[in-house]
Amino acid sequence: YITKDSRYSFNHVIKVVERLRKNQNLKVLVAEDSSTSRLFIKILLEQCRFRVVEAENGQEALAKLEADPEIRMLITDHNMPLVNGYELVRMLRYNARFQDLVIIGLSAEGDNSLSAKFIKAGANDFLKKPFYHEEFHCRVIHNLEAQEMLETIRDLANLDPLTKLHNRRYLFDEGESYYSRAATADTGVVSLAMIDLDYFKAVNDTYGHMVGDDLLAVIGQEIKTAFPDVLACRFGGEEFCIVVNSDYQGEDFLVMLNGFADQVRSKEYTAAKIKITCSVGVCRQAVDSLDEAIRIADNNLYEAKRLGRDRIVS
Ligand code: GH3
Ligand code: MG
Ligand code: MG
Ligand code: MG
Ligand code: MG
Repeated sequence: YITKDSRYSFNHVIKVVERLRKNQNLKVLVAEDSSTSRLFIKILLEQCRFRVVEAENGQEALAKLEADPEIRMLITDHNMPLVNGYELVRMLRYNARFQDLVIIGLSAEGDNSLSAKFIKAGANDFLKKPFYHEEFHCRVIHNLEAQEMLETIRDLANLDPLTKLHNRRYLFDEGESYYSRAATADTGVVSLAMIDLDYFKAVNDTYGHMVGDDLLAVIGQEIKTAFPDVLACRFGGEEFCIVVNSDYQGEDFLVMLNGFADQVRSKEYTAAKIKITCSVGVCRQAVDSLDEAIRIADNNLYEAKRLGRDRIVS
């Protein structure tokens, strides 16, 4: 090692990898047509205890990435047959699925404009061959740490810590696109539901806030399970909002909401065996904006409460 900077000492690298590995199995794909180079990079990565997958060209790399969602990082050569490294990066970054993949480009050839091309196409970093082992390790760790931090910050911004559902901010960031999409394409009418737990204040008053929190967390998980692949969020307090496209699983949204309400009504929650119900207001008409859908669903929710709670008004 050329420097004694402890931050990039080998032990530090191992420590960071171990920590990163606690959250996920760190699998790295090495795309490189030269078997000697590939083996060399594989050894460098295995020194840091990464799990290494190999590809001999860009096309094989793409296929492996598509088949294996566990791959967190791609180290790719530029000059390779079929699909070169630069083209590979471009293809990957066009696909939202690969937005969190850490990509490091490598090349022995080309002038400095190649690194600019890689970075512009969306690579996180670029290394010119030959490189010092130490620089390689530093860049790998640096980029993984930065990605990890980005994901942590994104979760803090978009998720509700208690229920792990999306939060209200995320709903307003993402929900509008459901309505503009519906207006431009013929994706059909978008539906929105506001779910509010009935007499929740009484739960807190009777069992305490902690138990109330536990109940909210469980209900949040149940919403996630009952309505997979939709925009579901904790709107506030004991109120949840769900936005779905009309073709959602080909099922009538109201049938699903009724099923969910039945499930909540029939269960006993937490160690205290709490019984609870919910009221739901739905907006199923064609509207121009998320705000309008929320307003209509809210009015219906108010009506559901007024009519005696434990019901769905649409
Ligand atoms: P309604 O049937 O009219 O909806 O009655 P409610 O008691 O559920 O409604 P209200 O809006 O009067 O009270 C909501 C309660 O939800 C009050 C508040 O203490 C509780 N609450 C809101 N957020 C949280 C939270 O994060 N944790 C806990 N434990 N309680 C919360
Ligand atoms: Mg090559
Ligand atoms: Mg309530
Ligand atoms: Mg109320
Ligand atoms: Mg409420």
